[in-house]
Amino acid sequence: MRAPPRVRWLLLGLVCATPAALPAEDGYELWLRYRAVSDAGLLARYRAAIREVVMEGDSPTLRATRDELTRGLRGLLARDTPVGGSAAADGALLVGTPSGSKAVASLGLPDLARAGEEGFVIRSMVVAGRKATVVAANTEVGVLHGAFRFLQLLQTQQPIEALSVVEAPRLRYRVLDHWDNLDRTVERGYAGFSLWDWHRLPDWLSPRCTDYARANASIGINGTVLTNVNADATSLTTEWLAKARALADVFRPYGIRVYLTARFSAPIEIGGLETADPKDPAVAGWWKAKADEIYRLIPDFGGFLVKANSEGQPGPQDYGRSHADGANVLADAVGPHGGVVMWRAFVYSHEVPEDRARQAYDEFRPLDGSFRPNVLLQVKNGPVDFQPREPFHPLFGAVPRTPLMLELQITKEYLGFATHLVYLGPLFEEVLRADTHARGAGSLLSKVIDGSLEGHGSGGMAGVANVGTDRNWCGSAFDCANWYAFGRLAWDPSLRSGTIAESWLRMTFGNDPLFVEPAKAMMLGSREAAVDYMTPLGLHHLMARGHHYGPGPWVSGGERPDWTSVYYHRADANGIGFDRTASGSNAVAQYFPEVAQVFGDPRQVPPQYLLWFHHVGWDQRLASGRTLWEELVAHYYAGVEAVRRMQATWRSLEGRIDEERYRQVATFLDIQEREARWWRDACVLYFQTFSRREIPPQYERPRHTLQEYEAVRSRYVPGSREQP
Ligand code: BDP
Repeated sequence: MRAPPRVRWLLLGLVCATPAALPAEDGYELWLRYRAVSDAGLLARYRAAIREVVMEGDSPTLRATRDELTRGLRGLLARDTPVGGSAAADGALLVGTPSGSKAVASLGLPDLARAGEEGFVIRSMVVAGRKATVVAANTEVGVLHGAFRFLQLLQTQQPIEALSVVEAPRLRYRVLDHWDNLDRTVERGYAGFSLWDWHRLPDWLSPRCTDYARANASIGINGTVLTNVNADATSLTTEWLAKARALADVFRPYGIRVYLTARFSAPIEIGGLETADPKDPAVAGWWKAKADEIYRLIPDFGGFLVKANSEGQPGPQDYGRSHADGANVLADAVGPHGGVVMWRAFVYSHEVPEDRARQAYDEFRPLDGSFRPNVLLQVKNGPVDFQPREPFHPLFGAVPRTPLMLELQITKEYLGFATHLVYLGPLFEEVLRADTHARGAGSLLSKVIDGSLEGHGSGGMAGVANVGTDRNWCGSAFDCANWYAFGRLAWDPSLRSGTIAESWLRMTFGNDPLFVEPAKAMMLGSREAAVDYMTPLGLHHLMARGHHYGPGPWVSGGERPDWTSVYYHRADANGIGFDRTASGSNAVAQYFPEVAQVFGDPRQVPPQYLLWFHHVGWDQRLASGRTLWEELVAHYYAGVEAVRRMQATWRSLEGRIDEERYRQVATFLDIQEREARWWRDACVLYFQTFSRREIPPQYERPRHTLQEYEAVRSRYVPGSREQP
């Protein structure tokens, strides 16, 4: 029944006046939402350009590709697109490899040479007199990657009539590290429990595992380390390998290899040997046999990730052997099968009196050249530990004969967990673009890890994963942007974080420019806001002890000094900051001279690293014209103000996206504002006990006393095994 015309106009008026309530979304679909293209003109153009998918052959990867294209096009074009075997009319999407598809082979695509093993070509062409779009690659996985990129063009409303895209990943290893325990808790995980349902594996495979693989493949991630670096040897038992194998079988069609962490003492704990000495032939034999067993089950097993002689983990030094001895015994075991060892350089000891920031370099630089070719050294972005901001790790560029993996933390252990909106794209970008000067100016860190600087062509990026069983995967909608940005940058480290943020927003929320532009600006400023309200001007490691939730600049004493805050900020009556110049720990000398000279000079050092390298007097005037104390306070207050602006921006976007996700972000921003104030007030009041200077009158007063902040006890904080 139709309403009479006047009523119809009235209804239409109502619809236009209030933004139509968009259907609730829980975030499960991530950036693979495939909603119908809303612009009618564009939809018509897309429909004309894509009338049929032409694909030959059948294999798990081709099936995954076909399913994704079918699903994606059904959503985006709001109609089914037939999948067939011939391009008889205009509008074919021709998909495949030259070896698997005669149609693709007949095109003789010269660009394919540049696509490598995992990349692809997307090209608008005339094929046998018909207009077509070709998605071609040398391998099936390359085809899958190309299909995802093609869908992304539609999702972000790009023109597709004259495409000429050739892509290949710049980094070889693009890996997520899961700090997942076998009991499904996740170390530093803020998004629920582990995705791996070990107890029900290998029988039950949650469909989530497939969706996890799809999401990773869509951004080109090609490896996943299933287990925590604080490893449990149980994961290498025959029983658990069967479980890992089941996961590997799910991930394989998506071009994702499985890796496991290896507990160095596994030969004792599960092998019944008396030692794990890497020079002992029985130990070497045990690792070889273990690797053989793994490869029988998982023929494309990626290899081992190892944390050794760090934070209480066993390692080769327990037997007087070097890290190279340790890495090599494992490398020899997996090498014949094509596997690698990712050996972590996150090594420091409280028994060593040296500045913790210099220990990894001191330990590993002399070992350059003594690792097997299939060992990669995995180095955190900065020399301490995933802080809101660190200068780049001096090992980058300093071990030219050793391929390096850059380890980044996607889970935000030190950046407000999953509740604070902190887009890590700018942090990742800052690291990748750091100039090591290893071979003169322009020796960017990204060129170290893609292997081009030293010409060995090997290296990669590992991201400590932030996914879990939360329905939205990462604990909040915006945390998924960090997973996405990690993958995109591992594929192409020259991408800009703004470009990535924009693609992600369009795919995750929609293409409305009145939403995308403000939300993007909010994302891009968010990391600096967090640095400001947590650890400005090069401060670091000021968080609460153990669980790391909230501020704890006063943390001192306890088990080890290098786990306290006072060790790092060194505040006293004169000033604040860690002197890492020649008059202090001289860690600055670990950088190449051009860098060391800048960082080592308090007048030249970029202000964001000032207190990382220098102990500066409270009344010292900085380039801004303010004293250090005034500058420090200004940053802490600016951080809170920035969060308040984020809140205002977000409020202005109400109604432009679905209510469910809007609300959660709004609520989390309220929490973030409260916690930013907590950080600011606790830190400013605490540092004031040394500076004995006033908080300038223009600023709002802290709401509580320092004693009250110090008395805060957070219980059952997620991501930490420590209980109250
Ligand atoms: C620290 C985390 C700890 C990890 C360690 C690591 O607090 O849980 O085990 O890094 O990377 O930041 O090994």
